Amino acid sequence: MANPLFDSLFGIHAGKTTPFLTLPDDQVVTHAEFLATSAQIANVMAQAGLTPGDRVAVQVEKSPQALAIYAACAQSGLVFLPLNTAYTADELRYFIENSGAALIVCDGRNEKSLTAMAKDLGARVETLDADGGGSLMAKAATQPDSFATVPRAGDDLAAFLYTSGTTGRSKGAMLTQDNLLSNARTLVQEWRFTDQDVLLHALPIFHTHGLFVATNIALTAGCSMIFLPKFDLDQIIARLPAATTMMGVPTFYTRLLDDTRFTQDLVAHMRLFVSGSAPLLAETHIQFETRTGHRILERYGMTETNMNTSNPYDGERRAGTVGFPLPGVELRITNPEDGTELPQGDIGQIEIRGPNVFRGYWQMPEKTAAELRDNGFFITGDLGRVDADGYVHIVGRNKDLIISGGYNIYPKEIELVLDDQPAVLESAVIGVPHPDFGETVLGVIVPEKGASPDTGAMMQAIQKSLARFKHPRELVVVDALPRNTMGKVQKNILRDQYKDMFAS
Ligand code: MCA
Ligand code: AMP
Repeated sequence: MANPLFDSLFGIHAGKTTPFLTLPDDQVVTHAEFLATSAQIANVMAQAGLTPGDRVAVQVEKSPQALAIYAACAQSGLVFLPLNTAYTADELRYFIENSGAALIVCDGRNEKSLTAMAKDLGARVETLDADGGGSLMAKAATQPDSFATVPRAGDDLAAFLYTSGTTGRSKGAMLTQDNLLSNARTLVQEWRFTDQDVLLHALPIFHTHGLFVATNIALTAGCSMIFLPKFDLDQIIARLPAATTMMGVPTFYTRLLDDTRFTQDLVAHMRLFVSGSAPLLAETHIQFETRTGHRILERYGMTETNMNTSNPYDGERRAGTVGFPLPGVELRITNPEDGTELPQGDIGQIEIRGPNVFRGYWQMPEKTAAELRDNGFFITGDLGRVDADGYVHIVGRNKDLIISGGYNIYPKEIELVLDDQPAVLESAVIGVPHPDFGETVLGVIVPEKGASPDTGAMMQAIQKSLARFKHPRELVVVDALPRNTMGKVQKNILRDQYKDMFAS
């Protein structure tokens, strides 16, 4: 095929007048209408002089037009770079500079601040507002609604997704057309998606889960989506009767379970509920089954690999496990010290190899080499084991990571800001259990001798530079951090000490 990603996900729907997206106001966008919009956007980008391989950074609210930018990038051979709407100007600057984005599409509210930055970095700016307004769609409206698909190969880059690291610097994970397509095709088969499905989509479309898992599956299967701007309990309850499947992070399911309107009758017709991005407590899995009769299907993935494992559609969906490696995906458990493979049943580092594994981190050969072995295995940083029946259990993390409501937070990023504040000697940021978000952020501060740091001012400094979801829920001041004999901060002791701080 001339452009495998575009042809397989979007081109196959050309001319179809069947629904693709149903919006909160019940307006329906057909496949043909969606493709016409994306072709118009592709024409705008071509006229702006963008050429295949250029990066397009997109920080906009979820909308059909926002999704059409993804399709337009695929059709034009451009690299799609979606960004969390919560990122601050400081965070954005890094992504835009690091990726060398040629075009930034932002919400009109941020145009002023981004235009100055873009000028500095040699990028163009277009706006797209939540209601579809802004300069991008104004230009698109004057363009033809067809576009000659740019030929691409399966190993050409399709998207960059930035993922933070233990050093605090985000890395651009380079995903190829084949990475995305192979995973979408596998998941459609494994989870039995057909064009008869209606997927309730309330996830953001700037991360793997909402974009490459949910959306790519719907496009591959040719099914429609109820496309909600965000997770809103009332909307979900109202829309479930029209859906056949739903995907979510564990917070979606715990919030549903907390609502008495969420009953067996409401979801008796549903075919499948999928959970991922963070651990689903076995307790939630069991409670969900008791309430609804459905067993949530839990799967495990990463930005760098898309999906790696899944509980079975037909067999036993085992609570507290992430199921089996997907067809074509190899999973091995290794010793974190020397990388040797461990005997079956032992706990070690999870490594993944397969067509889903990314090509490397953009312009970071050392970081790529440190995580992606020459033999193709990617070191996930997750710790796990494979039980006697072959189910994969994730038992912890070998990386310093907090997952709050499905968003990843790397403590180092927050510690760097805290350590910079007046009167702070050092800090440690940890994740502690939280009833709604699974984990939440706690900052532990050690003041300089005799000083009393102003925690309010510290929170303000964090607000300026870091996205809202990364902000510590609380800062506590202590005399010293626990350290081992090597002088390394023992975060496990801190996590244990503060584990009940936000317990329900
Ligand atoms: C919102 N806030 C958060 C989070 N979300 N704080 C911490 N963690 C969060 N996840 C902030 C809001 O800005 C708000 O701040 C306050 O917390 C409460 O907001 P609330 O209205 O309760 O939140 P919400 O808007 O309902 O959002 C919660 C959410 C959302 C629905 C769980 O975060 C969400 O959709 N998460 C999904 C993330 C996701 O798609 N992850 C996939 C990554 P204030 O009160 O000050 O305004 S991909 C991935 O991980 C891999 C590859 C995989 O396996 O999928
Ligand atoms: P990200 O950096 O956004 O790609 O997040 C990937 C990380 O999310 C993985 O390395 C895991 O630590 C975590 N994750 C994803 N799915 C699951 C799951 N089902 N159970 C536990 N952790 C998960």
